[in-house]
Amino acid sequence: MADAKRKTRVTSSHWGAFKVITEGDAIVAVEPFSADPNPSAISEILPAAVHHDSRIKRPSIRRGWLESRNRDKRGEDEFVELPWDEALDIGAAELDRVRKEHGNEAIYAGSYGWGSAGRFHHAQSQVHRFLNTAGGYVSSFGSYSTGCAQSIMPHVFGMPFLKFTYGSQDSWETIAAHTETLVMFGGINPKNSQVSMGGITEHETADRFKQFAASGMRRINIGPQRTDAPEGCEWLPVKPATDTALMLALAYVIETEGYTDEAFLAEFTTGFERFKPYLLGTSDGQPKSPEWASAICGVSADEISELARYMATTRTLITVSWSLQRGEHGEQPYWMAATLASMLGQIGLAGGGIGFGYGAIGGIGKPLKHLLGMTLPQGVNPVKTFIPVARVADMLLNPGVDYDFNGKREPYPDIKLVYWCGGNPFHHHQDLNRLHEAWKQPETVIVHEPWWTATARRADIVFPATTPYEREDIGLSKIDDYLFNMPQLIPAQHEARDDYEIFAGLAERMGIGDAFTEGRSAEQWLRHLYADFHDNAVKGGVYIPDFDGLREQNWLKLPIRSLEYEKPFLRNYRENPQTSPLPTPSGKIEIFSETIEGFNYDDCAGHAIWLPPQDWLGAATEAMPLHMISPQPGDKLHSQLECALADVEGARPETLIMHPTNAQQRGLQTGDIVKVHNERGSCRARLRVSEDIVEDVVALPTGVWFSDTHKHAKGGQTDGHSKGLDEHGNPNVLTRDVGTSRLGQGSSAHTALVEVSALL
Ligand SMILES: Nc1nc2c(c(=O)[nH]1)N[C@H]1C(S)=C(S)[C@@H](COP(=O)(O)OP(=O)(O)OC[C@H]3O[C@@H](n4cnc5c(=O)[nH]c(N)nc54)[C@H](O)[C@@H]3O)O[C@H]1N2
Ligand SMILES: Nc1nc2c(c(=O)[nH]1)N[C@H]1C(S)=C(S)[C@@H](COP(=O)(O)OP(=O)(O)OC[C@H]3O[C@@H](n4cnc5c(=O)[nH]c(N)nc54)[C@H](O)[C@@H]3O)O[C@H]1N2
Ligand SMILES: [Mo]
Repeated sequence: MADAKRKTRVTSSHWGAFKVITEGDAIVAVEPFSADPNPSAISEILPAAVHHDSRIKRPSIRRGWLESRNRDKRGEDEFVELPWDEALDIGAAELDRVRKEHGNEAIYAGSYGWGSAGRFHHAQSQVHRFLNTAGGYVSSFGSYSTGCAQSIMPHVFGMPFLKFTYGSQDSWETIAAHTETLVMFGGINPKNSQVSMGGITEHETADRFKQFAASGMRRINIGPQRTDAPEGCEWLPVKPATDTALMLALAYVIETEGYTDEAFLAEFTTGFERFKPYLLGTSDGQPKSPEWASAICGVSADEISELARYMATTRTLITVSWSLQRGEHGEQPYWMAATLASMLGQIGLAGGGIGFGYGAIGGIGKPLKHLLGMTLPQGVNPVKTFIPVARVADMLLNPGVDYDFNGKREPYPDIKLVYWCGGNPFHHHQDLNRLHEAWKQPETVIVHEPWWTATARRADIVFPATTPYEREDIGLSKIDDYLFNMPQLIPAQHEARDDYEIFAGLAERMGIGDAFTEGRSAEQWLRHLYADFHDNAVKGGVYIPDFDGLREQNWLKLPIRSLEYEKPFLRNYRENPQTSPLPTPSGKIEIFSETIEGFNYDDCAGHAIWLPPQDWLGAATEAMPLHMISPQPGDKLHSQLECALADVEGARPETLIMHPTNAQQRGLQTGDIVKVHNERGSCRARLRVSEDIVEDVVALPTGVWFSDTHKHAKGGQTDGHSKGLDEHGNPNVLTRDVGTSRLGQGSSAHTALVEVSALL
């Protein structure tokens, strides 16, 4: 009987494709996708999460908001469940009220977050399309991933950072064939390359490293954790946030020992002569020597000198992980890495020079032919005001106050309504206790979520959204070579609706129904978008089935892979400097930028410099002696599916890694439940003592739900947040909520000094 109802189908997700086994209306198991050489284990928890009791079952309105428009009790209040019609009426009326009384400039819908894979039911595109139809919203620039790089790197190379990093660097094949020395600042971590936004089917990073090892390539992981690169790589332990000092010292050795490629600098770069006095110390009295850097970063002067010589005499690729710019003054290591690579003169040579974000997500390094289409048109936003994405709490706390960003100075908008769909700011933002206070400012918060996350708990109007397993979609990513029909595997759970359907319901009530839907059902949209994509692909010689054919087939591999990107743009520049100058003011790589110098910022000068953050080991105190880094979790994607993971015996609180010396000093052992704390907040964690981390550094991954919300949701209670101990261990109760600089204003997630104590 049960067997008759049992079905196996394939779907795609941010962490890969997998087989889903359903029995009737339930997902009962998942299995790896056969074409994936290293499938991710993240989906194993999926059946438990999709059917978890912390699903939002019905539209819910916060009682205090409903009764008195109270704003203080977000996170502590109870919710009133309403039928869909009533809840949509209330939501539409509130949007109309805010538009009428305050204008669309009072609506913030940056709505940052990864949501789920699938091209049509892409939460952020849906909310942006909806609000554009309704007169616009204050938007956001950049991501938490690379916000700082997205601001600084166009000044240096001219190219938009994401275009560079996703589509125009050396491929894995080229690296394997040509690189002799791979110098990885922040490592290249197969744990992180489990995921890729929109999907990753063949996980190949681990196998690439086997290929690199077999070719005799020297692979050096530079950073606070040995585990940031696959086993077999060398590890050069470095204190967090000190990479710029180390890079400066490498540059110093290269310059003073005569390795600088003067010809390259002259032809392809500008401003070295403005940087050199700083490097040699003639301008500030401090040569950036290996001895100087050693005291800052913890690597011995001899090791620095030897590494510099080795880099100068072999084909060297410097790679920089995204984490280096996710900290205060994150602009500096990125700019300095480009400066160092310029001095080595290998930029634009196959397997040499510089690369960013390899391993950060799994698709980087796979050269693919680009196919057009399958993107939901978002329309045009009539509101031009935006903020750098990670400045959300600043914005809410400081309406009308001026702030700097990349040469501009503008006031923060005065936000009355916050709309979030497909993200979890009460997981991802820094200094969550500060965000909790800032969140009291808007009059209304609307959230779409499948689960009672800490963000949903802090909304006034909560619409329950379906998960990708409850609706049909197309799975496709620009940096993956597979195409999926993602079938609807189970019915919508409880009363959940697709984001599209929710917006269509609101739009209809607001008199913009036709403009939003264009008269199409979700399936008609899928067919419409797919038809465009199909025609473009076929025109380009990539033959794919039509919509019904793909539905039948479930998935296919696209023949769009080559050995190298068509034109890695720095290679193209090196080969054609006259005809393809860089789109920088000088047409060259800018070691010195007149533009940035002209901004007159005290926290970002005209060339790369060593600028210590507020929280780093050089500023450690007796009360706050440890630097906490908060990497991405290996066992999941951010905060997704956390409800079910948290139920696993012994899984929570989250694991904190600490060096044996620090553990001994505190009388702590592996398995102890500890308290991690600083002046901003505190959380519990489960200790793991390990020699794979630098002394005085601790690592606590991101991703647990703030203040144990799922447990309380289960009991039907609120999470009762106060500035107390976060039970499950979210590092963002401890991180510093400050922009990387007045230039980049990116997230400073890796900037936090803490103390760890026994929890009695
Ligand atoms: N301390 C520290 N903090 C960090 C970082 C760090 O390194 N250290 N990294 C930062 C980075 S790089 C990132 S990208 C962020 C990640 O932060 P987020 O992207 O906000 O994290 P997710 O958990 O992926 O949040 C996605 C949410 O969307 C919901 N969702 C899934 N599918 C759908 C759907 O179809 N519809 C709707 N409405 N909702 C859906 C999920 O349940 C989940 O709650 O975290 C940032 N925070
Ligand atoms: N499994 C899994 N993979 C993911 C994600 C996930 O949630 N789960 N999230 C994805 C997302 S959204 C993003 S943006 C990427 C992020 O990709 P990254 O930014 O590269 O990832 P992180 O895990 O933040 O950091 C990687 C390592 O950098 C090291 N590090 C921290 N600070 C410093 C420093 O100052 N100097 C040096 N040299 N090293 C430092 C830490 O030891 C850390 O383990 O990961 C993606 N991959
Ligand atoms: Mo990210």
